Amino acid sequence: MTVLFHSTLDDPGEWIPRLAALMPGETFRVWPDCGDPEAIDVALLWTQPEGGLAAFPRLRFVQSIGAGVDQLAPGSFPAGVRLARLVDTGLSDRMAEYCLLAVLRHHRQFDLHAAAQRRGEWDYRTPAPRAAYPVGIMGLGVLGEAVAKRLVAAGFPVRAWTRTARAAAPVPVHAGPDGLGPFLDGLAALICLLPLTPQTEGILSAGLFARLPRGAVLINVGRGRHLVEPDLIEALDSGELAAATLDVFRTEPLPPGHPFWAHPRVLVTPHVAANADADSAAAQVIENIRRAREGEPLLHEVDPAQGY
Ligand code: NDP
Ligand code: OXD
Repeated sequence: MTVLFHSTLDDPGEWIPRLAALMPGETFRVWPDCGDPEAIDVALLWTQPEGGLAAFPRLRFVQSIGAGVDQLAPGSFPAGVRLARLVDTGLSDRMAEYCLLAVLRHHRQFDLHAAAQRRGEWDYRTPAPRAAYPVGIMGLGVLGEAVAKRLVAAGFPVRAWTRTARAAAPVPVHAGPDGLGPFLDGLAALICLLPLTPQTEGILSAGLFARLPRGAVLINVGRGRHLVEPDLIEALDSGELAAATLDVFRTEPLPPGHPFWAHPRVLVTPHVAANADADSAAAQVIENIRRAREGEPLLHEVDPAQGY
């Protein structure tokens, strides 16, 4: 059988040699060079290839090249095709590092120093103590936990918001719609690390910003569709929010002329918070291909009903 690779973000030249070294004898194809579509039983994908998955009648397993799966539109999968997402220590490390860097940049007011430099002003300020700078993480999954631990180790008070209640967690957790208010109360920085589902789409909106203290900052590393973009611009322009670090956008690449490009209090990064690392992720991928072919439970299988 054959493994198909397709990604608009990831380089097959990084992935296929590593996978091939661990799976001698396996055939790999890079879309659109699919060979015989009947031979493809496994696909390693960031998004669905043009034409969808129905073009591969013997496909049984899709391994997402990302931790998120919304971009694969799992609800449209042909019956019988299973899906797993990537859980990778390299990815978690990079996400923790990105979020720590973003929080420190806001906390140490680097934006204000950069603006003062452009004006030629010596704008001496001392930051608030870290203990007085609470950080909230929406989503305490694999990545949220890695971020939480890194921020706690750096001395920030951290709390999280999840869908279901937790008996044991590295930081205090508020759960469900009733927990959202107490979670947001008093936060200096809000990090979104939710998966994109019908319940979380558009959650970063005017209504939520109004529940944060004036001058809080937003860090969105989840998905672009979590954010109602005009609401953020209004909140920044009115001073309700002080600044935003955005890694993900409704349209990627962010279109030329989009107001975020030139906004003085927005930092745009091009969906680079945490990318999958072929070196560290190859072992999970290989193991899942084996499990899928043998009909065994997959590692990190996605529940299509829950969407993450
Ligand atoms: P997980 O599936 O491990 O965790 C998801 C977390 O979100 C869980 O804590 C879950 O709650 C919570 N959650 C889901 N739905 C809701 C809801 N309706 N209300 C409250 N909480 C909710 O995901 P990961 O940590 O691995 O990844 C999170 C997301 O990060 C990905 O889906 C992707 O969108 C994004 N990402 C972005 C990257 C980037 O480079 N910018 C890179 C990788 C991922 P519960 O614990 O109760 O299930
Ligand atoms: C992912 C991502 O989901 O890169 O892994 O966003």
